[in-house]
Amino acid sequence: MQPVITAFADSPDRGRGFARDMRVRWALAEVGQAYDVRLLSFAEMKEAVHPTVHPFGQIPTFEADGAALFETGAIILHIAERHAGLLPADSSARARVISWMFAAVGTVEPVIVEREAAGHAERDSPWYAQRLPIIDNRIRNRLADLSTALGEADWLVGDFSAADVLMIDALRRLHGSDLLSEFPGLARYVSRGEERPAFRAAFDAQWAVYQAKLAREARPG
Ligand code: GTB
Repeated sequence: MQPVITAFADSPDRGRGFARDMRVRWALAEVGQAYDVRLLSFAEMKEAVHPTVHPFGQIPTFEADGAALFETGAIILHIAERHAGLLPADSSARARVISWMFAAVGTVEPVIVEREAAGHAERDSPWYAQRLPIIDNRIRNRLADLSTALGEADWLVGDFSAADVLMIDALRRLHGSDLLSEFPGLARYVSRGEERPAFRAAFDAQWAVYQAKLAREARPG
């Protein structure tokens, strides 16, 4: 049986590929693994059956061969360990890739998510105008170090790897801001990822979900 992932039935990003099923779809497309998708409404994500797979009632989840995973870092490591193409064979390069995977979800993405969360929850508050530059500087500090670490390389560790899937997908969340363009090397790194055929396939797959929803809504009756 092929793996089953969960995704939003009605993604708040309107198919722009910012929900985190995007990176799981991307990793699966990179290794050529077909998958099924269980689309969940927000209510279904919070119902008893989904939290047995995801304790926080979120998407995405990944189920295959009796294993049920949540957290995109863990899901992509699981995929990368079982298929060729996303983890190097050499053990020290592999350790480095895994370190960068954790850095993407644990060190880089959280500051970016904080900006989004503040934009949603605090935009109308009196302190938002003061808080945003503080958050942006925190992001700049991370991006500056990341940019130095990447240098002139195409990918974080040798060939394209699971670390790049997670890092590029996290950085894509800055597309609505000017922050990425302050770091041209990182902007090019993100574009390189987005130009990969597997990225395009993953993007198109999640885009199709939103287009199908729009078509259903447009149908008379
Ligand atoms: N750390 C977890 C992981 O990496 O798997 C985070 C999972 C997560 O945040 N999932 C979100 C979710 O289920 C969807 S992706 N949220 C519902 C909830 O927590 O109750 C986050 C997301 C949502 C919407 C947009 N957007 O509209 O642009 C972008 C990203």
